[in-house]
Amino acid sequence: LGRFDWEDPFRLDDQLTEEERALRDGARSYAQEKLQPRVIRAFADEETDPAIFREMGEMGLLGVTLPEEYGGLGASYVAYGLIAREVERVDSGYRSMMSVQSSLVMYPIYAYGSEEQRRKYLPKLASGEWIGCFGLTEPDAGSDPAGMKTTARKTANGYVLNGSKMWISNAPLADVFVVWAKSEAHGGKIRGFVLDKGTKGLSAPKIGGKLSLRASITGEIVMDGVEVGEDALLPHVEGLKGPFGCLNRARYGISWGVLGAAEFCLNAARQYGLDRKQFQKPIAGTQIYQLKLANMLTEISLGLQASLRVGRLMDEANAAPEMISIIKRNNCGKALDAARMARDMHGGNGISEEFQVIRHMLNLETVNTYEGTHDVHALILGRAITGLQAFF
Ligand code: TGC
Ligand code: FAD
Repeated sequence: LGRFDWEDPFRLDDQLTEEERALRDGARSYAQEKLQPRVIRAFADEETDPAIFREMGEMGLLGVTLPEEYGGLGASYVAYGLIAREVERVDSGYRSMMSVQSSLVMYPIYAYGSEEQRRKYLPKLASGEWIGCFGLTEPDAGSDPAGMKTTARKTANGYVLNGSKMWISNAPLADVFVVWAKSEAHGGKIRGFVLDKGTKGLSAPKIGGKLSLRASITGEIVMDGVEVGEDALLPHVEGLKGPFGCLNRARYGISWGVLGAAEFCLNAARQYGLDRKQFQKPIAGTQIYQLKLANMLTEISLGLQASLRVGRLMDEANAAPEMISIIKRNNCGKALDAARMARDMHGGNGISEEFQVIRHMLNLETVNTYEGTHDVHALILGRAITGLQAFF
């Protein structure tokens, strides 16, 4: 009979390559030694330390799947997922910073950009010297990005962009803005543009008062007659498949990341239950407490295996977007359930910043919503199952 290790129930470790394990361990050390000590204050004070991007860059955690000549590591999508899991074990906001930079800014410049755009932006984004953001969502177009109002009008030398984006991670700190707009010169089709900080008419005010993801800064992007040259256009993609191609990668990474947060919550609830006595015995020795731990462990284990499977298919360029909808939706929902449960299992202490479970719970509310809400992914799957679209 095989052994059982509750910390690695299906022996995920055995299913990884040596390189993947090494990247995971490096990310874990960085996250535990450098991020964990500052997260409670960062969340409380709603402060994002821009130095984190440079630290992540030095650790080689940004754009890991891209080729080395552009500052990446040529690593697998499984390695990318493992890194997301380690970073989000500390905080979903830190993982957000990393995954926006990697999947939503570096990836489109690499996949849809010209050689000049790749050389100009990718090395500095990989090192964390430059911070990037991705503007798709608008005040009146969230789940339905096709309803965006931002426009790009052709001029003699380039384009003029007008419009505004809402809920944009990293925006107030960003040097590089990947934004999506309807281009009149391309029949109203959605096109991607790369804008530089400081361009006249471009601003990114912070959105304050978030009670979730407080360690990751979020802003608007306001484009008021922003004039750019032809070289700002991402030449190699048009239509919604441009932003969705990036979202496939980010959603996949999230499916791993949220399980890191859930694992933190499971470990915290287990330890709390072993330490805390009521009715003369540890609360971890009660049946209901153990049922909750067993449910959390089961969902985390199944979720990790599913993400690993999809990651391997991504590495073979053989993953379908619907597979990613399954793991993004399932793992976010299950991680949120685990965090809510761990909060409850800590009793009154569960609401204290010191025990950290409520911070994960609050963060996961956002992660369950962004990159396609839990219900929007159900509709993507419903369409695949029935052939009937139920969005409108
Ligand atoms: P639909 O008709 O389904 O598709 C339009 C075109 O796009 C193509 N496509 C995809 N391509 C690649 N990957 C995918 N996953 C794709 N999904 C669709 C499709 O083939 C079609 O191409 P073509 O060539 O035929 O035109 O479009 P729809 O308008 O009906 O879409 C509906 C829906 C609900 C699926 C979609 O709009 C959706 O996913 N909505 C959710 C929006 C969303 O996820 N927003 C995320 C914003 S970014 C963000 O949240 C970052 S948070 C980051 C962080 O901090 O970590
Ligand atoms: P809505 O689309 O208005 O949805 C509201 C509710 O209605 C949800 O429950 C939804 O499931 C439901 N709903 C919508 N349509 C349907 C339907 N057809 N049938 C049934 N139910 C439906 N966006 C970016 O572009 N870049 C970023 O970096 C980014 N970062 C973010 C960071 C944070 C902290 C947050 C909160 C959001 C971020 N987003 C970002 C935006 C995010 O992707 C959107 O919030 C998300 O896609 C949902 O859009 P919405 O908020 O407009 O909600």
